[in-house]
Amino acid sequence: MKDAAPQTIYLKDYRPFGYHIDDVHLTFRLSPEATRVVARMSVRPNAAYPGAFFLHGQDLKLIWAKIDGAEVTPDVTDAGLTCDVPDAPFVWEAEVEISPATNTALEGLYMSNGMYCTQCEAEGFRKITFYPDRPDVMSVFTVRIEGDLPVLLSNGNPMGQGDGWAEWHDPWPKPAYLFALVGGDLVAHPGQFTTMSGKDVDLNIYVRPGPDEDKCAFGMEALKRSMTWDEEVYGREYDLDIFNIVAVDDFNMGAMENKGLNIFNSSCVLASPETSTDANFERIDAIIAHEYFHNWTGNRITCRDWFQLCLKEGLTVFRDQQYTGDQGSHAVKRIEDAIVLRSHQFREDNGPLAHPVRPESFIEINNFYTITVYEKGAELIGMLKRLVGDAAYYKALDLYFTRHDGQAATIEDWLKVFEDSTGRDLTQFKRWYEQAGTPRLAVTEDFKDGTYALTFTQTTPPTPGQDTKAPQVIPVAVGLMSDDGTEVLPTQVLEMTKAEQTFTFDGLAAKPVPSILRDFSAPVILQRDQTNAERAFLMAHDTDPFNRWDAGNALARDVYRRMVTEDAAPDAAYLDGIAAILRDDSLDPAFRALVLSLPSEDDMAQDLADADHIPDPTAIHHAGEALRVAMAQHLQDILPRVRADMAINGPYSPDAKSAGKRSLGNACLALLSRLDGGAAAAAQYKAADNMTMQIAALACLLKIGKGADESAAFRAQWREDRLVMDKWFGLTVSSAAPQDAAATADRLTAEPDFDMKNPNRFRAVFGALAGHAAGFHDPSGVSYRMLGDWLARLDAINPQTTARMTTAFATWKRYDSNRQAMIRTVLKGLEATPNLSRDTGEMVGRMLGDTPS
Ligand code: 0A1
Ligand code: ZN
Repeated sequence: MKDAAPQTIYLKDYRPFGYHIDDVHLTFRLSPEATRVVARMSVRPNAAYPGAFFLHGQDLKLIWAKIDGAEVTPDVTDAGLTCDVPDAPFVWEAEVEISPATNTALEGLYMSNGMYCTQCEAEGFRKITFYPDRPDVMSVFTVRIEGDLPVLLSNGNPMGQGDGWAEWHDPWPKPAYLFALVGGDLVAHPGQFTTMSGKDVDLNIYVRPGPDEDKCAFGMEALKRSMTWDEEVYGREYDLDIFNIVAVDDFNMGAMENKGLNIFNSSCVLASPETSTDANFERIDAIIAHEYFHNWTGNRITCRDWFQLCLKEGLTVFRDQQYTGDQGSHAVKRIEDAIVLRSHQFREDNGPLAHPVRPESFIEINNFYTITVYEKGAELIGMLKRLVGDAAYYKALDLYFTRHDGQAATIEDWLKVFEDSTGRDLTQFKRWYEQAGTPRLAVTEDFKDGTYALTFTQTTPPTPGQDTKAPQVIPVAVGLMSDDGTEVLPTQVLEMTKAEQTFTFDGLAAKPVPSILRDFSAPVILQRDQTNAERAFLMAHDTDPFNRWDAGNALARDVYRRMVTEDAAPDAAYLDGIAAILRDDSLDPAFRALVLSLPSEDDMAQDLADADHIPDPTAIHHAGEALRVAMAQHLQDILPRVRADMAINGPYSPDAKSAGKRSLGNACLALLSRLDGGAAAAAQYKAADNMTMQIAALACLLKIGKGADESAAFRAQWREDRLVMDKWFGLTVSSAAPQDAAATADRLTAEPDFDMKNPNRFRAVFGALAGHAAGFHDPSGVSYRMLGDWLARLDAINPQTTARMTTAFATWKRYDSNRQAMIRTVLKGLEATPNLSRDTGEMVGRMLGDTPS
């Protein structure tokens, strides 16, 4: 049922619940369209915060309710129920009926390929039973599941099982959003782990019988690596006898950290060399680690309310980033994370959807699982660590775990831990959580009598609901180089706290070349007048790998921008710079591949908009293609040699070193394809024995307008593998010529294996269309209208995924008035869709500027 008038919820209105729930017993009688759920819970009035007995509940059929065994008649609305209750401890019981088979929103209890599964974060538990569905209500859950299915799982430890039933008990008090249940015909891929204190833990990855069984080994190893890493780095040990992971095909997000029973989108856990790319392996490793790390940062210590989401997400992302860095290269990981942050989070911060890392209001919390909360949230942890130093960081974390274990905490609690353990005042640092927008950090330099001065000015543009911003604490890592390429001052962290601030360095023999914001030490935009000669110098000599890459990236942007706006030829300084890097065998191949990659077309559109140009996506696309041809020509003597050097003999391994070699080899192939008509790519396609090499070759061919036969062969080969077919759907759209992108997406939706109810498949097609900048912004507006129409249809089925995908339109104000008018019409049309969900309504409203958040 839809709310007539969606309500805005405010952080300032937080009030604890009026009751404690000491324990909960749930009994499920599974049936596709009439599952019965009986809840029995011990309730105790919260003397400090007396209040009405209100239980959330949505789409539930109440069969009966009792207090202390006597039937009662609560007052039931769309949102839940209220009941008169005793002013003393009592037992609440209720039975409801729900219909998992018709639950296409994939929230609460639903079915995916005949399997029962749940998704309760953020507010899905209210679709299972009447309950105080808020994270500050923590309780001990015991669950009995009855159903004619071989595998019946819930949180915690198994208590017993028999024919058609199973019982589970989770000794750790938890909020309802961490509840999970799975029932199905599943097979376990088992594993075992002994914790640092010698406790044995059974591990399982559950999949449907069949080909998925061969795709669990990597995930299991990743889980064990994560468990070891959290013990070694954070001293955190697992706390149950069993840890289960289940793969499901229909899932709105990547995965979910339910206590002891993680549920994963199958694309984020299943892997094999033949069907998964290196990028898939790296992502799976990171997501398994992320969900596992939540056991301490999220589950043992959870969030008081959903405004505190970054408390668990920012910290857990930071931890998974550290983990991934430890598996391979920290420099490469930092560059990859900065690319994502700058492309997507800065973009969010720059438009109508900008919000603080800790928002102060929302209509639908599902709309706030954003890159700002997750990735900028992680950057804030990284800045804190940089400011206090490593030893103080881990000391503070120890205090956080001891002080708040078993609690639902806030950002204030988190910062207080750091204040108490380091003696620092973090009042100003807290602004990072409260102020939206990306700070611009302008810098000027001065050199006189051996003293070098850097003057920084910080400003943050207005964001919805926040016109003015106060100065933030910005850790600026700086190193100074001499003009022969040696370092005269190793990295120092300057702590900027004012709107304008000057830092001086004495005793220098000559004016140095500064390397500023090393390791991307803060999520800010550095604004500095810099010549391409200086960028080329840093690209060749900077001792900080991040800034070395970044100098090349800044050069690439400048070259690319001038190709768009002035029809300029690519600058030789850039082409010579990448040639030198490519040739330098002492450099990590993964790093060299990153230096070769160009900014995305969307990044260039943002760059141009920032420079007060109205971006023309078609012109950007053509300039990018021309630049790639110029790069290929300039590098033509080196490309075959480097590619040959990157060849790997022997069986596939997804380790970072091998993946880096394939990444560089394939970056060379992409350029070579522009010279050899695709001959090398066609040969690679034929010879490939793993998905990384196969799909890279196919992508190269499609990009140059070839590869029709290979694409058909690929489809025939992988028709039965839905995860590989998602790749094929996506690649087919993203490699279409701009003017054909919409028609290609349209054609694919008519294929029998297109299923709009499956979020992975829907995203494969329409995520690729939205990500195809020149195709999505085709001047006819056809892609806008097509996406708008499909989102209106999807909204009736799955509001959460619909709302998330409306963000394709978030940059609309960048474009010319024709495109703006067309997008506005699409957004207005969506807004007027009958029964539009609260999720999509909020997003569209914010993008149209109706409701400042
Ligand atoms: N907490 C999960 C992400 C997640 C959030 C919401 C979901 O459904 C609305 C599902 C998963 C994580 O951070 O991995
Ligand atoms: Zn998370």
